Formats: sequence, structure tokens, C-alpha cells
Amino acid sequence: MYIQTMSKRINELAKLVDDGANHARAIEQLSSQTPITLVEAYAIQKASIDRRISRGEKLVGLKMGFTSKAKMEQMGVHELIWGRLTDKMQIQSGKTLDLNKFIHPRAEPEIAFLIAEDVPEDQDLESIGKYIEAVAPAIEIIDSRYKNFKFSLEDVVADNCSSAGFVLGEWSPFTGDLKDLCIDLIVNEECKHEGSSNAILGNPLLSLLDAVRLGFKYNEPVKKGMIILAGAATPAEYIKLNDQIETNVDRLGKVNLTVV
Ligand code: OOG
Ligand code: MG
Repeated sequence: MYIQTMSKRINELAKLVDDGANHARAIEQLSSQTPITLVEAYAIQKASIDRRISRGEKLVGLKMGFTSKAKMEQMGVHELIWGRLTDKMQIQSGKTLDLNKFIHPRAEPEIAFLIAEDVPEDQDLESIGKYIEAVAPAIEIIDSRYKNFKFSLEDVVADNCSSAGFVLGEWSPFTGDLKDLCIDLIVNEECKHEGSSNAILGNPLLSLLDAVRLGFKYNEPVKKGMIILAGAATPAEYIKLNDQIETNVDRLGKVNLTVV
């Protein structure tokens, strides 16, 4: 009986975040209505993504969040989080983002991994390299479904960690090291933020290892062909009509989009 009530509640809350995303309408924080645990928050996230999948979207990867101090401090959440990426969220580099489809979107500079093979459990910095097909510069579009972009840890997890879009630059072969790469976020040719790949947990590979570990924990393992976003290296920026957004990552190149 309790389990039935719980899963009904989880589906109701998943519908709230899904509708918010679908109609680009901000909603109240879930936790302001009922306290939710972190385990419930991940169940709500899964149920909300299942709704997208039932509409024909495909799971294409995972995103890590709050892997840098800059992001934790900007948003006031200090724990690592992870969410899911679907094919519909991808925007081609050099193309446009339609502002009408979002509530209050922000852009942030990231590094993406393309996974070569299903990754078994218990990897480390030495072993993980053989599962990386390629790496690319990326921009993530985050668009919290909550009013004023304000949330608790559980709220943001339930809301698929604010993920709303992602843009990938060209893939480069992985050469064994992603340390000390400069990453920036440029808006209309002005550099808004500049950071280092070291800002991502000291080494973006550690973010991938966390994705593998959490993927096993929550039954969403990192598989061949998946895209994994390592988390932003700098704070995010609100985007507005006609903005030209660009990210450059040393050695990996650039990625950009225009807001229309
Ligand atoms: C949550 C998502 C955090 C990152 O890269 O750290 C994130 C948010 O900031 O709304 O994607
Ligand atoms: Mg991000």
C-alpha cells in the first residue's frame, strides 16, 4: 500500500517537472510542498525522463553537475549530482537555440566524453582511458524548471539537474590527459568566464569515474556510444535573444550557437 502511494506520488511529481520543461513554464520547488529524499528525487528524475522516452526521445548520455567549486558556489548546492541527456536536447554546433522553448536558460562551458565500450564497474584513472572513444568541447544549456532558478539538492536532482540542452564541438581522439586546459565562455565576443579543466574535480577524468560509479549505483550504467558531460568549469551565464555563445577548450577546439 505504502509503495503504491509512493510510486503514485513520484509519478505526479515527475509530471510536474516534465510539464514545466515541456511548456517552458516555471514551477514551485517540489520540496516546498512535500519533503523529498535524495533517493526519491532520483526516482522522480527517472520517471520524468521515462515520460520523454515514451514520447519518442532516446537516452544518449549522462551529465555530471556541481563538479566545480565555481558552480557549487553560484548555485549554493555543494554535492555532486547527475542527470540524463536525451537526443532531443542536442543542438548542433553553429546552429540556433530557440529562446521561446526555455524558461530562463543559462549557458556553461563543459567537456564531453564519447564512450567506446560499455564500462564495467570499479574503474580508476589508469583503466578508464580505454573506454573513451573521443573528447569534445561542449556547452550545456541549463534551464531550471523552478521559479527564480532556486532549488535544494533534492529539487535540482528531481528536475534532471536543470539540463535542457547541449551542444558538442568536434570530437578529438583522447590522448590520455585532460589536465590544465583553458576553458572559456564567450558571449558576443566578450569573454565572460575563463577557467581550467582542473576546476572539474581536479581532473575531468574523475568526473567520468563518478559517472561510472553513480551509473551503477542508480542502474543507469555508462554504455558504448553514450555522451558524458563532465560538468561546468566556470559559473553559468543567462542567455538572451541574439546572443552568440562560444566555448573554446585548449587543444579540443571550439563550439558555438546563436540564440534566436
Ligand atoms: C544545476 C546543474 C549543474 C554543472 O555543470 O555543474 C551543472 C544548475 O546549476 O542549475 O550542470
Ligand atoms: Mg552543466
